[in-house]
Amino acid sequence: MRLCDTQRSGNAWKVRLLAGLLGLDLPRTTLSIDKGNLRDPAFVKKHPLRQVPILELDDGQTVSESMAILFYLSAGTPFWPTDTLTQARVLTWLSFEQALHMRPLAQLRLHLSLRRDRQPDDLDMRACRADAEEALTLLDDQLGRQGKSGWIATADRPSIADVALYPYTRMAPLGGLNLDAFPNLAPWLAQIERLPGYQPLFPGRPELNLSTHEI
Ligand SMILES: N[C@@H](CCC(=O)N[C@@H](CS)C(=O)NCC(=O)O)C(=O)O
Repeated sequence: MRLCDTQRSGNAWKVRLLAGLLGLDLPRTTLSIDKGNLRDPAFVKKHPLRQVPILELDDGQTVSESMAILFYLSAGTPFWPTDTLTQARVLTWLSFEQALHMRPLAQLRLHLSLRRDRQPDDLDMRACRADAEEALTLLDDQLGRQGKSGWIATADRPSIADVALYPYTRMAPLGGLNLDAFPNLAPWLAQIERLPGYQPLFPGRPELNLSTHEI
């Protein structure tokens, strides 16, 4: 298996994080959005969604979309629970991540820190900020309900819901959001970072989790 990613993709970070937590060696093919690799005709022909992450299987088949890849890699491991109700709860939070959480947080980071092509007061950025704050509030409330040292969807161990929600929450300050306003987020982020096999955004460089540059 091989992961097709870019250096700063939060969606690909989810996959590398899970691979690390599972102790799975997952070689990477790292492309660059800035250099136009994802618009290259050969890439588009193979991957019509034009997005990373993509998991390439040994027989040439591929799995797209971070949630699908997390499911594929976690099936049969402790990160994908076995009982149906808990599986449903994990899916609830994966859906939350895709529908309400990832997009506003990713847009704020992209436009205010990576591309720097918008101002925080621009109408679209203000709308993203309101959506992002709402998503972080919902996440914070859920962690409050789960109790101290709790996980998002499961009682006593992390699941792929925690993996999916980690990267864009961790990088939220790049979108101008102050995580101190959400008391349950910092302990949960720290709890993930203490897990054996934790992977930062840039391998071996946790101090660069909020870096805005490719290295
Ligand atoms: N829903 C997708 C979103 C994937 C996505 O947005 N990928 C970004 C990088 S984080 C991308 O490939 N963007 C292509 C571009 O900006 O041209 C997932 O969860 O995997």
